[in-house]
Amino acid sequence: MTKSALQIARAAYQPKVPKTLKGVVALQEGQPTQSVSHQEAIRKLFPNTYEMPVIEFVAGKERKSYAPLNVGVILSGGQAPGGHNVIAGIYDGIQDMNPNSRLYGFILGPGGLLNHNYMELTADIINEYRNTGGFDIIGSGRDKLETKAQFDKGLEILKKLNIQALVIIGGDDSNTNACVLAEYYAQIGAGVQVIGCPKTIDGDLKNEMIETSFGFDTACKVYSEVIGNIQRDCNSARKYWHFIKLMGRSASHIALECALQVQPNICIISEEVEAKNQSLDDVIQYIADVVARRADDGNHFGTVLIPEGLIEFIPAIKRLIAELNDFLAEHDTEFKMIRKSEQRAYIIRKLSPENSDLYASLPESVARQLTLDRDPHGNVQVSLIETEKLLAEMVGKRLSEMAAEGKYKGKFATQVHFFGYEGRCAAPSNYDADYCYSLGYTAAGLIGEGKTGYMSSVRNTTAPASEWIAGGVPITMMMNMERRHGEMKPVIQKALVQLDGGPFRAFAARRDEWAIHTDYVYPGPIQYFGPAEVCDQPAKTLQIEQKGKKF
Ligand code: FBP
Repeated sequence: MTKSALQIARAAYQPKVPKTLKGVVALQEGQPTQSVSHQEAIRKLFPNTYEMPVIEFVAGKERKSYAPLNVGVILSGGQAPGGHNVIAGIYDGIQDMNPNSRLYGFILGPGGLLNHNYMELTADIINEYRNTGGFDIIGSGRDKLETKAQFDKGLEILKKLNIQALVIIGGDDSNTNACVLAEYYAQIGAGVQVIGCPKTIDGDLKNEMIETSFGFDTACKVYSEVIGNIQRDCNSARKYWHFIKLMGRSASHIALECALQVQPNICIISEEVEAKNQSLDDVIQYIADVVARRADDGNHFGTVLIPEGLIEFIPAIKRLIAELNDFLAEHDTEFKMIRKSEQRAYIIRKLSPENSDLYASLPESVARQLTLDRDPHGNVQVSLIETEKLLAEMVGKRLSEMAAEGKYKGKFATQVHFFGYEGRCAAPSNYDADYCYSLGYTAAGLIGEGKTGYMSSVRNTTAPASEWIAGGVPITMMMNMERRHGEMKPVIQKALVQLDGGPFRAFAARRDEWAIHTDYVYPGPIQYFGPAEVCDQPAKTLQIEQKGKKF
């Protein structure tokens, strides 16, 4: 396989780790924990994994000896930079405990466990993937692990390979399922521990104990680099408005982080749109007003950042999607038999009057995208909805109306972009390379200590890596009960952008200035080698959130 010069140089990079993971390690347990809410309901559902303490690894005195450990690993859901380093960390961790330990990877996500599709990950394979982006070492998938039959099927192969512990690297849904699996295996005395690792570029798996999900840092840096390049281009040609949609299925963390990094003219935050009960029209008017205001100063160019999940946060569209979800679930076969050219009219006839009117007002392409197949978790696949085009088109129309009323004078030409897949498999930044390796190594430590139902956690990550705090957080601690498919279910609470939180407030304080002036920042490409202030800076969101925290 031909390798780039960077790949070769990067293979030799030694991730920085907390000093407590380097030497002899001991375990320090905190107080029993409670779930974030619905304590009684969660306690009942997780009798074996509730109330466990938070764990911290500290410097120990005596080196323990460990029997060989056989461990399985699964990559679940969307790719995120650093996954390979989590696996390398697990491998090195179990090897350091006992060189006869073995690591097995299940192929293409949770489906690999169910189909008994696996490979052993040996040193030569692991070494090929250190510090690289992607999940291609074993592949990833979005199969859900949630039924007893699936758990039992998985147990067959775990037993056959004599695997004592399974590490599930995933987002909030996958870690929720990891916790249910941990509880089930504990309940039946299966002898298999389950440990989770926080992954998702979306950045929405975080809380008091989990500072960030891995991949967010790198993905945002990649997007910010290209947005910065676009900003320089648009400030040079001065003739286009760029509408840029950014990944993030639900929460707007990515858009917010990129806004803090590049200072665009406009960034829409879905959580704010929802909180202010704004309509699509309100969002369009806001953008059109900024365009008109800049045109008054002779500036017929600018940038608009749009979070991928926006459409689902506009309250009226949210109601439309909810009715569409129910309708399509019930009439799926009938709907699929209708000719494509007639599907729109069919839906318009079937929906309630309010939703039908809204649906009819949407451009043809967006209306179609709202009826496409849902993902395995029942979500609309927002990455397929061209919100950037929708907004660019609708703002154009509004500006024509404003021009007719004498409220706008200018030229409005647009370019649209969607940045998502470009950032998910980038070579991990130093932050993600270090964080992921530490998460993996910590997961191995939790396994060595016989723990189950924990998420590997590494905290204090805005300090130098040597001062990071490694340990484990009971997954039940992050749970609450939510209605899913008509039933109350225990799930990890998704972290949305907090409108009273530091990162949003920092953005809100500056956005009016950025709208009118051209205050662009050009972050440039991720740097892997060089001074720490260029190479090791964590995401701005994280820096703001962690400022002043005591550990
Ligand atoms: P995860 O939460 O599984 O990490 O995936 C996040 C994400 O990258 C979203 O930002 C995006 O909407 C989605 O995956 C796209 O999914 P797919 O890769 O299946 O197209």
